[in-house]
Amino acid sequence: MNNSILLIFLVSIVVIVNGQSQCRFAPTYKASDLYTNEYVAQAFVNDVLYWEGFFGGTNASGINIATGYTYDGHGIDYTTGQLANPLHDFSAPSKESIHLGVIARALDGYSPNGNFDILQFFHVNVSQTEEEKSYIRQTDDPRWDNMITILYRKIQTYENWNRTFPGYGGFMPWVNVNDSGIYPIAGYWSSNVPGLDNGEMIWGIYAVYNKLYELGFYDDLAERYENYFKYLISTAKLVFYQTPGYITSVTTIKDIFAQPSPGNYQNTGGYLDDPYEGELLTVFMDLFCEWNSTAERDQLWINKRAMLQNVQFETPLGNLTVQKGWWFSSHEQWKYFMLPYMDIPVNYKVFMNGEAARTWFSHIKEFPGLFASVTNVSEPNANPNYVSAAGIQEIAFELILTNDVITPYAAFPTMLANFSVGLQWYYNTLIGPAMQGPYGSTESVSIQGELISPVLTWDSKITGVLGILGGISDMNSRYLEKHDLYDRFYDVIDREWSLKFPDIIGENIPLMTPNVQVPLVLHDFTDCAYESLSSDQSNSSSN
Ligand SMILES: *[C@@H]1O[C@H](CO)[C@@H](O)[C@H](O)[C@H]1NC(C)=O
Ligand SMILES: *[C@@H]1O[C@H](CO)[C@@H](O)[C@H](O)[C@H]1NC(C)=O
Ligand SMILES: *[C@@H]1O[C@H](CO)[C@@H](O)[C@H](O)[C@H]1NC(C)=O
Ligand SMILES: *[C@@H]1O[C@H](CO)[C@@H](O)[C@H](O)[C@H]1NC(C)=O
Ligand SMILES: *[C@@H]1O[C@H](CO)[C@@H](O)[C@H](O)[C@H]1NC(C)=O
Ligand SMILES: *[C@@H]1O[C@H](CO)[C@@H](O)[C@H](O)[C@H]1NC(C)=O
Ligand SMILES: *[C@@H]1O[C@H](CO)[C@@H](O)[C@H](O)[C@H]1NC(C)=O
Ligand SMILES: *[C@@H]1O[C@H](CO)[C@@H](O)[C@H](O)[C@H]1NC(C)=O
Ligand SMILES: CC(=O)N[C@H]1CO[C@H](CO)[C@@H](O)[C@@H]1O
Repeated sequence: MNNSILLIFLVSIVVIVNGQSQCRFAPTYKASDLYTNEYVAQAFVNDVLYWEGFFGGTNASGINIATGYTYDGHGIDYTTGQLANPLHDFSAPSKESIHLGVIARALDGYSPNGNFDILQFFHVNVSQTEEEKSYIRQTDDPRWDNMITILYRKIQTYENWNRTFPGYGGFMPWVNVNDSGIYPIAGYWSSNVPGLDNGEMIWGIYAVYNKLYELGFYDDLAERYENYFKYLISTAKLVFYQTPGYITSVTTIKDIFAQPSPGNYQNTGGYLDDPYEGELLTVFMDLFCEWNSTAERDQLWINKRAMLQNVQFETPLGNLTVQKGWWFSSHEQWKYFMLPYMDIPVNYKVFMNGEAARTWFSHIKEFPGLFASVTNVSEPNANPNYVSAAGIQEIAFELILTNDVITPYAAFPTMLANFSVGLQWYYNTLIGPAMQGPYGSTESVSIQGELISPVLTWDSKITGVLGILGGISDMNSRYLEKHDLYDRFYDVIDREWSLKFPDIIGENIPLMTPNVQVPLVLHDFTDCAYESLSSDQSNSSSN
């Protein structure tokens, strides 16, 4: 692509920017319009991107602007909705994976789910240093420049991390984030590194660097992300592999300041053998690391087979064959953001059935939303606990502790499966009391409408955004094909899922939409209360 084409491309994006809405925008839309009118859905999504952009782009909310690295999140005031202590001054590669995912989608300028103004997420201005001005190409869209500036700062932060703490082999644990960079959180993570989160981040890096090369005029930046990716390939087996065919879920590092070498790593945390988001690291290692034989490589998958299980979920229209969940929390479907699992028919059918089950479960039980691991609701001035065990008991390995708390992001896999149905669940959660504030959506709400979780996090907010944007699996699919790795991915997933799912029933059972709303018991935030608009502005459906 040459410069003038980029210019036209950016200008066309600027033209569709709409007038800014109020932060409590959900009530200005009707659920039925979102479903039937793509322009309404588009306006709604652009509002989501704009308001979530305050979280993703404002220093000391979702990002440390000096380093371009994410902060896990921030507390908010229960009454006003404004930021309130504490800042979660820490993060993990899982948050990076989501940030990189949204960036990749914005670089691409396209979403499989609709014609959205993706750059709205980057509307908060980043002020460039004089030095940055000298090497960062300026465009006529400040939002694009904001995003590119963040990308430069982020890769610098990764490189500094790798230089300062070489023992991690470029992988990252939970870290503290400040203006100088990232540092292992004192205690456990200052000598341990998790596999799962890094597997998530890797695919964000892959999409970003390949897209940058495709654009053609950020080759310096692309090369730095590519080098980082290649470095992770070179250390992955040292850090995470245990013969025969095991990937560790947490590795203990003897000396985090030493160069990577075999004696520096010890498996202490069991194996990453789940068929959920942990699989992202398995796929990465299978495709990119060096293996002596196909048998050695295939052993990675054989070791994971036990947890890939076929169960049935009952609906009034008949049974659905689904993959058994850990909790069946939406979080478990993270890999569908990143990789083209849905290209493989057997996996696609199982995934679609799973999302049908997710929607039927809430529909039948008259829950106003969907379920995922999330920060619990709390009384004002109390400290909410994190509830991992949220999901669907009937099709889960583990005990579910609550179906009292819903979160917007639980709709992300449903949005990946069927955008218009998923968006309605997302909307139905957002429309709950105090579920929108000056920094976008709130973490969670009780189904009784009495309590919220006064917190903002990447996990609960921006996974929803990436779901709305359709994830990045189509992009990574393209790049895997380009690198001749797609067929191996396809064949392995086809083989493993075919083995466990020889017969799939319920394929014709539709996904369901919400049939109840959260009671409006709690008041909206005082700084984000719904204001009725004059008729020509409201429910922005007529454009
Ligand atoms: C960003 O926020 C952090 C945390 O509050 C603060 O230490 C830092 O000085 C801020 N940086 C900028 C550039 O405002
Ligand atoms: C960001 O900068 C642009 C260009 O200077 C300006 O038009 C826009 O209003 C700024 N945005 C904000 C939120 O200040
Ligand atoms: C960031 O944290 C590190 C590690 O605690 C510390 O050495 C450094 O001085 C901090 N930087 C700033 C700007 O606070
Ligand atoms: C990471 O650090 C290692 C060892 O210090 C170095 O050899 C390598 O080039 C670095 N990689 C990147 C991508 O910065
Ligand atoms: C694969 O090759 C490496 C290096 O030659 C060797 O150390 C390792 O034992 C081999 N693995 C298997 C499973 O044969
Ligand atoms: C439907 O699924 C339930 C729950 O697994 C099971 O008990 C029942 O036998 C299944 N019914 C049919 C017709 O397969
Ligand atoms: C979530 O928080 C509420 C309100 O504090 C409490 O009643 C409930 O027991 C908590 N649920 C879980 C699963 O911890
Ligand atoms: C989404 O689900 C609805 C309801 O089952 C169905 O009518 C629609 O065709 C589906 N859309 C797609 C793209 O599959
Ligand atoms: C002016 C107008 O029609 N506003 C409607 C927009 O949608 C919400 C939610 O359905 C209604 O409550 C408003 O009355």
